[in-house]
Amino acid sequence: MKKIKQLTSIVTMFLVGSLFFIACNNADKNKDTANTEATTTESAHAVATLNATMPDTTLTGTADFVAQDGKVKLTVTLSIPALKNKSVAVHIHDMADCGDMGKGAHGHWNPTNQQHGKWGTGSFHLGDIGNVSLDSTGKGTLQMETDLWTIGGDAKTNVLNHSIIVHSGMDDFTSQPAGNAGSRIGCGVIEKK
Ligand SMILES: [Cu+2]
Ligand SMILES: [Zn+2]
Repeated sequence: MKKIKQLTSIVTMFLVGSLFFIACNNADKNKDTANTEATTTESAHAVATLNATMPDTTLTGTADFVAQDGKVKLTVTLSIPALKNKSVAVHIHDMADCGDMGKGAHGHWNPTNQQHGKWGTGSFHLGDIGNVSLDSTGKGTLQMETDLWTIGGDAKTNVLNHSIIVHSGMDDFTSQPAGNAGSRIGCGVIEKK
């Protein structure tokens, strides 16, 4: 009888132990799932596919926005064979409309009511991305990172539902209201990816 009692208590201990182990294991699994979900919601993506506004100038490119850790990282890639070895201005313009050869995008996105200028120095529009230099084949890239933008945040920071405009010339960072950057040769609406 004593032996059976001992055996029962050993079995009970074993069962309690196993249950504890399973419970811990599940808790770990839940934690992993929660972490994965948190990372997914923290990083948001947006993209503008850039196309030529005029039939006689070949232009392709993308503007890729990734939001993470309170910052937005932008990568612009351009290919404009006709403008090889030159630099072209790229801005965020206010309206999500590339119609009328890019005029539908209106002026620079400027939710903070500043003067046009050079990004990061003195007065500048939140759309004042800057110039992209193109190599001997007409390809160029630009990368920047800022905490002044969001993807889907407050209207004063949200890059969604505006447009990227590529100009035929360089931004002088001084002339008002848009840096005297020439005509609008490329355009794309910034949309959530
Ligand atoms: Cu512009
Ligand atoms: Zn501007």
